[in-house]
Amino acid sequence: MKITDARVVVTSPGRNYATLVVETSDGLVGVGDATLNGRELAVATYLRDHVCPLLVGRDPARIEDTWQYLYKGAYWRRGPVAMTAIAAVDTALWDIKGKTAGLPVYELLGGASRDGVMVYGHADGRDVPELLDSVAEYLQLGYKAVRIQAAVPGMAKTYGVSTGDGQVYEPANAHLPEEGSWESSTYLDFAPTVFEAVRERFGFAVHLLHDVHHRLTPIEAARLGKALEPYRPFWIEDATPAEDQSAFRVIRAHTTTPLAVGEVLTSIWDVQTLITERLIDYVRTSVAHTGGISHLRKLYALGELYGVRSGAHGAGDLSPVAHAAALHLDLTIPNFGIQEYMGHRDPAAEVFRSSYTFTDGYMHPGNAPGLGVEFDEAAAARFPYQPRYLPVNRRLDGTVHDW
Ligand code: EZ4
Ligand code: CO
Repeated sequence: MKITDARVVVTSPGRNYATLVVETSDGLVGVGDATLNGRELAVATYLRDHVCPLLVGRDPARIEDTWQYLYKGAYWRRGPVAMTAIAAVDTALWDIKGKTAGLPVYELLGGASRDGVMVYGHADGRDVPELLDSVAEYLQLGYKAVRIQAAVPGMAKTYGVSTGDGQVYEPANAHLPEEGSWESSTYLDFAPTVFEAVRERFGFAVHLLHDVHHRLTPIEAARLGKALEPYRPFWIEDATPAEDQSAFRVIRAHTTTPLAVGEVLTSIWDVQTLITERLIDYVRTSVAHTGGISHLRKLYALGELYGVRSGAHGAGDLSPVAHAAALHLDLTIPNFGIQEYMGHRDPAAEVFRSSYTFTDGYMHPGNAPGLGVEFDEAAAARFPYQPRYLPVNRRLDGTVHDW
């Protein structure tokens, strides 16, 4: 069997997604998510101009060899654009391998290690009462774990909080990025009161998560971790900017609050110190941005050695193809922790027909051969790409801060 065609489709059913489609001489089709939120066309170009021509004529069964060929063959290492592109190829080839074998991908990865994958949903509120209502809705749906984000008083916009009813929390602008506002001192006083209110109303049976979104210094993050200890968070995420691995030594020295980081990291080498020094509890790297199933599996195996569990990024900007791939891998690894699940807005389901299921807080990838997601190119064509920027964040004095 040979690869006969590889093409990239950029579509916007609710938000932008880039999808790699790989066809074989046996008539099989494999898909991979190539979406890099706000920089979609860079990955599309990387694939179209530099990778797709190398795929045609190759044996799709040689997944690891293709990974090494694309990674080492580029000479230039790592980075979100290259690693998302390689991830898309890797994921599409696992899809094809599953379809060839007539088995769901999780069976090829060693089979299920659990009955279902615990996921967490995103509760948010423009104030604490609204957040409490939002948490109640997730519990009603059966979620066992919920991320809680509330607007910080005095800030015009807060990460993770929708701007109005039915609005997404992550505004994306066509011309110039929207600008948020931030002061760490205000946030640090406010965040523990949010946890206190949620625990008071719902008790301790539900897992509570929180995303700091890269905004604190190491000692501020240590203070937050200590302040939240009485409320026993499942984790605090991205307490400091992820690229500074040694910052986590400072946080770790001060608090027993579990730490998660890594959604912006793209390889096993980017988390080597974090894992081997046991500086984190959960690693947020994803199939979509961290070199695909093959590479993330190695990264998880490293985590297994050091007691670090998975907690993969699964925001709505990762397509249903990436979500399915994540669920297959989550189901198999021994050190699974939790999986983020934000879902996808209409009309994404017209373009991506997925077979994964949600039951009582747990997801399952389904038993269709391959990944179990059908990509409808005719439907995709009805939703053309829309240029969008992620927001930029500023302190109250105007200084650009991490978003
Ligand atoms: O901001 O995926 O935990 N989830 C997150 C996401 C990220 C977006 C960026 O594209 O932090 O909301
Ligand atoms: Co995050």
